[in-house]
Amino acid sequence: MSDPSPITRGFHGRSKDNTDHRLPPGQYLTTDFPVLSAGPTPHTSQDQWDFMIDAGGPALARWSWAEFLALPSEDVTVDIHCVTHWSKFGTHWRGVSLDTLLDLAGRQAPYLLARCDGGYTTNLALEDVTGGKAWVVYQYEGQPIAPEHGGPVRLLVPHLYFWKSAKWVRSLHLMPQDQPGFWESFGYNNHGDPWKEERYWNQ
Ligand SMILES: Nc1nc2c(c(=O)[nH]1)N[C@H]1C(S)=C(S)[C@@H](COP(=O)(O)O)O[C@H]1N2
Ligand SMILES: [Mo]
Repeated sequence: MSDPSPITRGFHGRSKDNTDHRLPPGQYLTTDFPVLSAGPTPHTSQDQWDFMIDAGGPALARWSWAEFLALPSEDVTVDIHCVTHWSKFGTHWRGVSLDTLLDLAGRQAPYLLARCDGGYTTNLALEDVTGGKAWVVYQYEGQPIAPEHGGPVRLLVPHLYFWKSAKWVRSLHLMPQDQPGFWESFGYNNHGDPWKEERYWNQ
């Protein structure tokens, strides 16, 4: 009997059909959307909210909520992979690509640090966030992103483990040199490619 949808397979997604090539090593498939947060969910009112790109000095670009929503946006459908071993297939998001945001900032740097309300940070190399690989998203499955999943906006970097997809992101800090973010300084791998199982430093 064939299963029409690998997603209905649930937790035990090892199979001979097309699940395998979409599931990185050591991961299992879930249809849930677990919440993983290192602290409380921040709530920033829309009139207080802005999004900024800087390189240490004054802002290179800054958008209010209304300005951010007016930027060219894209719909993306991606699989996501958490270092705690769950993967979720075919998630739908809408947001602004980092290519667009960095173009508008008019500056590039080899590394950046995403900074969030609540103090969480994560570091990324420019090559991992340009070329259609990363977005700042404000919709999940056609709805505003729920606060516990990072609303109003979160980073989405689906080709890396999900801790790189910073929730409640408020700014991108461009850096000439790499600098570890929150989990990266507590032993998570600096890069986090799920296909190479780059989970921790000591692996
Ligand atoms: N600001 C912030 N972003 C964060 C985290 C966090 O604790 N704070 N946790 C990360 C981790 S470890 C994971 S797996 C995902 C979880 O996202 P979710 O709660 O929407 O599943 O968010 C990432 N982004
Ligand atoms: Mo995670």
